[in-house]
Amino acid sequence: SIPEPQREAWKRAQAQGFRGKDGFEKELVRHVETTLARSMFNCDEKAAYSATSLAFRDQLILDWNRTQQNQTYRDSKRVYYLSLEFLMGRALDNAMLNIGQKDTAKAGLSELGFRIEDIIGQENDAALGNGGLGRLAACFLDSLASLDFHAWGYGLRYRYGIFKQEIIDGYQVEVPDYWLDFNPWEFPRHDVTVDIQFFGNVRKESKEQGKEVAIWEGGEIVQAVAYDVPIPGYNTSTTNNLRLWSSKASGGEFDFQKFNNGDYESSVADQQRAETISAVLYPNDNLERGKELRLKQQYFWVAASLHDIVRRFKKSKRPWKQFADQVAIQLNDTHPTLAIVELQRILVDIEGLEWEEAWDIVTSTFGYTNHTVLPEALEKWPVGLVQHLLPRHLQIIYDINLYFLQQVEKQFPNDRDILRRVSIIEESQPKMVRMAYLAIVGSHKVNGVAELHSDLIKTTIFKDFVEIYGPDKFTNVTNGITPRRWLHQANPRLSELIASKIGGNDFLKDLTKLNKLESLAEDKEFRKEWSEIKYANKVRLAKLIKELTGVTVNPAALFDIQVKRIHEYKRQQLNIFGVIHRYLTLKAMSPEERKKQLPRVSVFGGKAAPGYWMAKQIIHLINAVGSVVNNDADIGDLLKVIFLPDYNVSKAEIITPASDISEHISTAGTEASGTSNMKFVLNGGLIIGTCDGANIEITREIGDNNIFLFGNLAEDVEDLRHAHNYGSHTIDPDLNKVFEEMEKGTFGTPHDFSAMVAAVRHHGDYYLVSDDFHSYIETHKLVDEAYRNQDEWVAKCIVSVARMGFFSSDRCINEYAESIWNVEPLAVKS
Ligand code: HBZ
Repeated sequence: SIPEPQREAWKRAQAQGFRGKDGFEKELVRHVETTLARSMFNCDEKAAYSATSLAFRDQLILDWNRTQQNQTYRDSKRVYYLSLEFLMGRALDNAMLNIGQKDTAKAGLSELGFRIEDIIGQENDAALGNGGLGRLAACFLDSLASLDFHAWGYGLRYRYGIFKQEIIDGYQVEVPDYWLDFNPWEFPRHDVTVDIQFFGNVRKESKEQGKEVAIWEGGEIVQAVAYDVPIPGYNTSTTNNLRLWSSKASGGEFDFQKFNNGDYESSVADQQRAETISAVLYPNDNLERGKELRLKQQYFWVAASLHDIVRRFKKSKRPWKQFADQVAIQLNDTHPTLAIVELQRILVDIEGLEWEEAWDIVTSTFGYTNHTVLPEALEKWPVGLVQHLLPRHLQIIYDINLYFLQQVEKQFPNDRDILRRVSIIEESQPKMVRMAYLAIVGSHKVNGVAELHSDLIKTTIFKDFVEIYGPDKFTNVTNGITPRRWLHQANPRLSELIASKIGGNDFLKDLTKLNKLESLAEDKEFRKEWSEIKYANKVRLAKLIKELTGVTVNPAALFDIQVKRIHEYKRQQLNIFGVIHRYLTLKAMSPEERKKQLPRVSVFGGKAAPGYWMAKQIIHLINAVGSVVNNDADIGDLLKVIFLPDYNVSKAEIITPASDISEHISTAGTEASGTSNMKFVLNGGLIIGTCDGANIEITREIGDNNIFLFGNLAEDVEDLRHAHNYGSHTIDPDLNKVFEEMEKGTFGTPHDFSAMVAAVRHHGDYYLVSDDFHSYIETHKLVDEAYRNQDEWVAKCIVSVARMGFFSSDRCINEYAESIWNVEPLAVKS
């Protein structure tokens, strides 16, 4: 309805992106001189980063606007990915590569006096996540955009991301991560706000025909403000949106009434209380500790997102029964489960739909992804807390439960116990709301994240639900990783080498094309180029190690890496006990014998949840062992033990391409999938691992002669644990020697590590460290032997990379699209 002349004027004046190096330089200098009000004489690297980002941001915005207009115009079904975590890492490098202009920027920056790596290195990581779950969400966004799906992410805009880790005297110290001082990648939308209600009461009111409606009133209001982050796809103009909500006191900066009454302090306090909601990411992974603020975060984010989604749907003027044809919502774990209740509330209380009709819409809309079977990680909220914070929601949960249990009772009339077992309300003291059960009941599909994990949830924690709903409601979507960030960006030289050999870059969008590499595994010249790149990547990591720890490591040594959150189930303790065993073995050798040994660098990295005492002890032991081993003249280069502080996404980009072997050694049946295992293999490293999570499928794809598997199987874990507790539990003799050495004080005060030893010796060895120790040590010997034959080793690496196509997050997103969301890609029309 805009008149033609006006349209023409807009078109004539349309913003254009830059073209070529000169165009880029011009934009960069313009931003330095105008946006930043600086000049050639005071443009430091930070300013050059800012200006480069702004130049690329301008490019992104054009595609982003076009994508959003196109998606609105086409009005096709959208996917909404609800995740309390998006572990995005840095954006600039990614934007340059996805747009395909990194070389342009490199040349331009160089002419202006900067090295592109230094500029990229200025950016703070967007560290809005703990670990695998948050990084998975980030990989999914990249794939959704790269594959041209109409999809939005919804999350929280934490003012503080995951804490920064410092190591002081060998101990982890947490430092707040204030990352927002300059963030060119977000767009505040001060006009997109939602009022979110908490507390208050529910009143029932009779309407026509004896119908009762619930009215939720009173309590307090907090305002949600949208911040939008553009998500560029690789080699497509599709640029999707990640909407992050920030909390603010409603009614502006201060409560003016209080302010005018002279109650200045309390008006500021209200404001601060409201802002607290989106202030900080909870730093626990795989542990739930029912804190009120966390529940507030969950509802705040879910309610704002649903309001937004419903508002968008209503604009289309379609009838409600078409809601699920237009909207698919995926729940990343149980953290957003309240969305199920909130949608039911909106439909019944506000839009006036009948319960059944509303519930049909709700269950067709949601899908739920489970990421863990660990009991301590399953989310439960005290009924009293939910009642207090969200009184209407608790009523709705009880009604959902009532109808659900009625159905179960009909289905299993003679089974009294099943009602107790599957009830959404756990009849404990205090009563609890079981969020995973609510998520299952309110979704049409439930998926695990690797085959073993998806089988395990069906036979253990969700067994009864398989009986109730049948097996089709439960499915598997094995995780994946984006090859753009985890190969092309992190390992540019390898990506380039591959492209040059298999006829171009297509593999970055169809990773199965890597299979063309397989025939090159026997090509001597190719293997040489391959090894040179690996060596260069190890030199790059050695430099980082030196910078961060002061320790010099030899890049020719075998690099053995375990980087992930520190957790007993991930068994960094098994790794460090193994390292001690290696040290003792070396010490016991004659100098001549030692000379024949293969040098090794054991690298650890990862954060412990601040309240997880045992995980912090493990970090301390690693550092204590490092200070002894690294300074032992008998040992020299034969063994170095490194704890790299503050492991995060941007460090992972340097670490991953530099591994010879990486460790994925969780107790079988505990790691749902793992995703770094995929990253390491894709970068030409082999892995040592247990038969757990995605290791099993990696083995199936790459072949069991290309992976070092060890340890007990998931199916034997229960019996072994039982035997520890009720039978005899003899500790592996080699492990005992390790313990004795620790108890002698070789690595500092024995008392410091007594709890770790006792966990194995006296407290049932829940994670089967002793049971798996022998096989772990023996398998490491095989690793050493295999590494000595470099020709064969490199061939194994090449063959493995060639067979990794399955683990692209593109494959994974296509599976979700087909089997859960029922959506198809739609490219932006030019
Ligand atoms: O999700 C991880 C799994 O441990 C890992 O096996 C899997 O590959 C990955 C992606 O599916 N889970 C997490 O990372 N979980 C969390 O970070 C977490 C964070 C907050 C919580 C609970 C878990 O409250």
